[in-house]
Amino acid sequence: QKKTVLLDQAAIGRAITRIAHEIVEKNKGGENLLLVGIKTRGIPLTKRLQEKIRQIEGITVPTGELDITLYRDDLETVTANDDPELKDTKVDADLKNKKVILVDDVLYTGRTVRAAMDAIMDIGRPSQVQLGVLVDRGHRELPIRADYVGKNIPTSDQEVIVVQLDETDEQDEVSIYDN
Ligand code: 3GP
Ligand code: 5GP
Ligand code: MG
Repeated sequence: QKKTVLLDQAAIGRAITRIAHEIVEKNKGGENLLLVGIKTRGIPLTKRLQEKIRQIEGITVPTGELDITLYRDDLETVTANDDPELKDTKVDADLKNKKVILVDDVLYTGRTVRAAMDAIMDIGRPSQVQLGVLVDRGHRELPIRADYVGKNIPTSDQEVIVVQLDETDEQDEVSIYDN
């Protein structure tokens, strides 16, 4: 099993800084935004973006969390028919007139994002939903794309992207393993 580092700590930091700038550029500032992190590693990413946007615009954008997980514990046996499901929602804000930016570590089939959009639409009616991911590894099974991408990493089905963040894994590193 060969490991290749794709993003080191500095590269992850630059990607997040760039995405924060892209968010305020696209949205003409930081008003009426809500950053919603998807389960484990999307959540520290929202906190980092929140801090960068605060540095750029002087506005603290509110954050929320969605826990969307495959009930399977064995990722190897996941098939296209196993859709992820919503387990928990922590979104306090009134979504009316809010632009919701969903944030996840890796975008793959798009099924997690689809479930996240369903969850958001159940809570309220945002004026817009955008998507930011640290890694887009391709292989979409739904017509979903990200508005903000840290790095596009074309992968095969056998390859796995490992995202490690300081907050969850004691180091910042994105690597690829070929199985
Ligand atoms: P995350 O909770 O930070 O997103 O799904 C549990 C963890 O396993 C995820 O962490 C994710 O990083 C990792 N993972 C690696 N490969 C896959 C995959 O193909 N599908 C899913 N759902 N998660 C994967
Ligand atoms: P999707 O629903 O788009 O197929 O997969 C997205 C979700 O599964 C994300 O939350 C992501 O964490 C996880 N995921 C899918 N493939 C990978 C991968 O190769 N590496 C990691 N770290 N997570 C993945
Ligand atoms: Mg994830």
